[in-house]
Amino acid sequence: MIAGKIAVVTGASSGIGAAAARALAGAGFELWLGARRLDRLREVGEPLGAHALELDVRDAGSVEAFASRLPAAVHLLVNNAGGALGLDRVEVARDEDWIGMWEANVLGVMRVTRALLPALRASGDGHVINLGSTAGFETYVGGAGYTGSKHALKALTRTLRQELVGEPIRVTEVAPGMVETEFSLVRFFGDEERAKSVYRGMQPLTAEDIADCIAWVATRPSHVNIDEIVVRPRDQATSTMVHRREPAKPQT
Ligand code: 8X3
Repeated sequence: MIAGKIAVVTGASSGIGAAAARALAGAGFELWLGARRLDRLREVGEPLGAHALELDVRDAGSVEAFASRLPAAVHLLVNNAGGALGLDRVEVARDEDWIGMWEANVLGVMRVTRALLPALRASGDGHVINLGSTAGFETYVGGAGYTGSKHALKALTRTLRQELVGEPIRVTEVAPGMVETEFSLVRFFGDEERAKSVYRGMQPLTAEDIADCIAWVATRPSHVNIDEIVVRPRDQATSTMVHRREPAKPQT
């Protein structure tokens, strides 16, 4: 059981972020949560005794304001905020979708990490866990905006690991495959039918499955750096090779 250690989780109002908050609270961390939807964030945070602060990682000013309200020493940063927008082929890609994904998944992680590094350093035992994806090392039709951003996040994470080696700060990427959260609903702009069809006939991971990995990574002894974890449903071998007991509707 961890005691007296402080964890910050971004995008903690739902899905993997909220589940990670619950798992880390269970492990004994004191929590500071950030998300755009403050009402939902408070609902997640209240039973955990967590601090809930508004945070939009796509906005540099919001990141600065968030960081300025955190304690001077932070032991764990979980960069979870991010997601996918659309599944369009490159020939019809929409600038606003790509900008949204890259702002959240890449620039957002950079901004929050940059802002919190002094506090992570001040803890004397810091840890950055970035939520990557199997999309960080695979590609699929229509996925370039998202897979590109997660490839970039992998590069950022590996670079950070090199830049911090020798300091008491660990760096980890947790890379999930198919997890049923609001991920697909957001990707398909609220189209529930399309979002559901992503998981039709197969058993996806849950947010709790990933939170379990995050809590495990975060509770290894300080000298143990889990560099990367790839976790997929048993039914999924690659981004496109998925065993279904009933066929999915076409995604494009
Ligand atoms: C989510 C995995 O396959 O939808 O990060 O890109 S996938």
